[in-house]
Amino acid sequence: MKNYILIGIASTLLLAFSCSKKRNEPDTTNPPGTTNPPGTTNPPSSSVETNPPNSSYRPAFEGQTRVNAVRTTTAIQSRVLTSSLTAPWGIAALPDGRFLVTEKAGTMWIVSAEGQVSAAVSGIPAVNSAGQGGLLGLCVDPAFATNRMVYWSYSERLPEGNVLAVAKGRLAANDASMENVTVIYRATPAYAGTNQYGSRVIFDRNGNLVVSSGDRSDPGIRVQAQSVSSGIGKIIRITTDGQPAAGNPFVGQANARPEVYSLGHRNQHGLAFHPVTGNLWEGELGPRGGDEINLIRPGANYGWPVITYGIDYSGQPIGNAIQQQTGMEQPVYYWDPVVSPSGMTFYRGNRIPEWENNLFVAALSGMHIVRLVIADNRVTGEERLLASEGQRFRDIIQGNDNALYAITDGGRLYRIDRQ
Ligand SMILES: [Ca+2]
Repeated sequence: MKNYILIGIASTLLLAFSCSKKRNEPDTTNPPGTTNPPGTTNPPSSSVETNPPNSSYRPAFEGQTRVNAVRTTTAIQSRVLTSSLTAPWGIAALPDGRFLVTEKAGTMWIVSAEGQVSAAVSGIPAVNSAGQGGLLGLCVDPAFATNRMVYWSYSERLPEGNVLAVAKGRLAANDASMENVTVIYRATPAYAGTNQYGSRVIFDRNGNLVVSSGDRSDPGIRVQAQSVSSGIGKIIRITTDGQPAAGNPFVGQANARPEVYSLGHRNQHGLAFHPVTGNLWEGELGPRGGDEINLIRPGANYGWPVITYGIDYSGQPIGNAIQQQTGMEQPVYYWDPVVSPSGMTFYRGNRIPEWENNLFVAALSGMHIVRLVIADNRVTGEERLLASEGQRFRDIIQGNDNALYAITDGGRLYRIDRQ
């Protein structure tokens, strides 16, 4: 029981800081009319972002970036349940209140609701944790209480290179091991590089798995994000046996992979279904200045690496330095400079009514939790939570007790709830 924080106070300070600093920025950082809804009198300086963008690229529509700040009015308390994890990557809630947590290096743990970390779960296949690889996203079966099935993604070393793989297994009755482990999917082709695999795994409402497969970073391979005959840079939708899910958009199309659900993605760490609309939302880490939140439609092309609001980390433009193209989807929201959006979840709890159906995003380089207010599939407000913690937030979920739970690269598990 440590590290109680009053988010409201932190947010007030952040907001005050934001308002005071923004006045000194050049006009080009926030063109008039691009950030404020019609009819509002708030100046653009009310965005939570106070730093200049990396480029002079203009958003495609009002509210696509730097929306007005919002502030949680409910008194919030966050608590560190444990600090003894090592680079945790994914967290999933078990029906009994405990959690399954993956660590990048390849270990899966059970953590109690009070933060006690068990012995490692044995039987997890070896991962190649070089670079950005490792034991990555995970989810438990909606019927876990009866079938004890777990699904996870990881970087697997094959003779021909590294590949993003999805495996499943049954958590033994004594919690000590994963039984009958089977690799159900590989996002081929394999590639020697070890960066930008994605990857989260979640269930859709029809009992299929939705998997994010990253672009693998290097210019020679990332172009495959535009090809429906490659597993690179895609959102994949498969059955729990790894077969293409019924109704996928490219089923029956020549030279297309039937498991592909959407294309043109970079490094997607965030997947979540909106609790009311049922729409699939996705977050992906962009290049310098191009982090995105997308609303995923089956068969749609999300543009990478053809269109982007970011530039390369070298400072060079990406491709032809264009941000819009016919036939390619615009992000619902983007960040420049980046916050590095990782795991994300919609809040659907009843504990904090003002958070209902808001999107919460774990930010790595941003070192905070993003709260996005969403209305009619647009972002209408942004808040930064837990910024004073100085943590790289890696994943966030809602627990069965309706609190939010977040893990950080520094090894912490937070519980976030009303006071
Ligand atoms: Ca995009």
